Amino acid sequence: MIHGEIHQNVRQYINGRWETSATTGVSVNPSDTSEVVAEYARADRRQADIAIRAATEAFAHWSHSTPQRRADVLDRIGAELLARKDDLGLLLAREEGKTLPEAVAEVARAGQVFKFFAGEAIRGGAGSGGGENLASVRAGVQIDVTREPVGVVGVITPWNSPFVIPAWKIAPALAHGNSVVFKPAELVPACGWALAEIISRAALPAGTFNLLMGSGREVGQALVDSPLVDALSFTGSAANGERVLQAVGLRRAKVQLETGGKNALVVLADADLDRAVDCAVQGAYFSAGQRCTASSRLIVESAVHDAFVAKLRQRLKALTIGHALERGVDIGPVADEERLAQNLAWVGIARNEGAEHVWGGEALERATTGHYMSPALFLAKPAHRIAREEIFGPLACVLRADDYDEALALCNDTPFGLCAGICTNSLKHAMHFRRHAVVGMTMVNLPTAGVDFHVPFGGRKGSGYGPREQGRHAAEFYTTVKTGYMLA
Ligand code: TXE
Repeated sequence: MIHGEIHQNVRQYINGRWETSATTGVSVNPSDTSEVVAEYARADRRQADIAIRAATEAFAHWSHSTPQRRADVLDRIGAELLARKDDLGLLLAREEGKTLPEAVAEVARAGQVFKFFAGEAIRGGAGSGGGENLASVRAGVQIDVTREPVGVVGVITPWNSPFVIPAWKIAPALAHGNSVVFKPAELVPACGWALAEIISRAALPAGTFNLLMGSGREVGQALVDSPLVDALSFTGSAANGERVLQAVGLRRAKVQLETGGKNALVVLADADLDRAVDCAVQGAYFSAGQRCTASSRLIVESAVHDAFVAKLRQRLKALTIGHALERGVDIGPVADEERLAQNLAWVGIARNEGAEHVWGGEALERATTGHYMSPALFLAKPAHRIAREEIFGPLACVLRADDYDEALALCNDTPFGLCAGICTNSLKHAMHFRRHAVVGMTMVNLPTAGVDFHVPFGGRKGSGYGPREQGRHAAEFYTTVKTGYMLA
């Protein structure tokens, strides 16, 4: 097995300096739990307050930096991420457990996100245009609408995409002239630190970017509670998102949530069945189903239901589950022991509530001790818990629909609204679906997981709150609008 180094200097980055903390933690490799990936410093509330104050002081300077200066910093970070995608991808696969090709692709996408926002700093960020000049209805009065940075931005991210989700928050925050305090998930400290280490060498003024590794309860909460944090972008579970929304909203700071999904892939009778099965396998099971855009509900028109299930079962049977760093592995381990236990508990719930077991759902032994399980597939009813609640693991269910109308109704029958896909050769149904699926993103003849980095990302209902992330739309959250009137 490939064993990498133990990262031992994984420390906080506060006001331009690397700091240790009173307590430390370790992260281990979910493919081989005997392998320590990092020993990291665990920040406390005191360090969080120091970082927030540093970001506040740095904002005064950074918010008046030139667009070119901001663009140069972001371009430099993006270039290094792209240049080092293989070694950072190795670290990501070691610490989170997604396969090496998936991990390398994620780091590359993080680099592309930083490069995209280098352009945004020039094109349309705060203080650099991105506004408009209008004639007033009053004689002699000029109007200009401009965008200004919001201030100190708190960034709190989940463990499942530890490079690209922080990238699509930190890059626009800096591009639009804000300062940042970043708190990654505790499961992936070395990934958060590796990204911060690159940012620390990009010639940002001290305090403009800060890294705090530590618990959500203590360090995350400090960002939520501090009156000096002007905006908070959170990606994580719906439950924690609710808590963040209430606390940050109450103190009238800006808040943006990306929280969960129970995404549907609809397969109509006229679909190319092999392509539909490919979309289902990729969307539901790759990255061990640990993606908010995963298609955990497969809604299949009756006429092709049995043929689809048979083909999908065959594909699942042929998948290789193994060590994330091994060549030819389709699905790595799930991220930690707790997630494995939760996923297996969901298999039990499915059986107990009467869902019909089709394939998988058991823990697997491999040459190294890790959190391995076979991808699970059940035939379910719409009222079953596995068809309603987010599982965030390699478990999907098939729901039968008599026709397109019933399939659309089932697709929308969920408290979430992140994304939805449809496999069909009917232009009429594809166009109707794109307009009537109550989600933030739709896919036609594509997996629901896998999006571009330069267009809006996000959902409705329980899947998101506030402006969309990514692309030009990111300016909505990371800037505030000002209207100026002048009598010439
Ligand atoms: O979430 P958690 P996880 C969702 C996905 C799944 C979850 C997995 O649907 O439910 O994220 O990520 C910090 N105050 N999405 O398990 O536990 C915590 O330390 C402040 C949706 O990590 O909620 C971590 O840094 N912070 C998404 C972060 O919150 C707190 C895409 C998330 O932790 C906190 C990816 C608190 N009280 C995953 N408690 C989408 N829809 O786009 C915890 N944290």
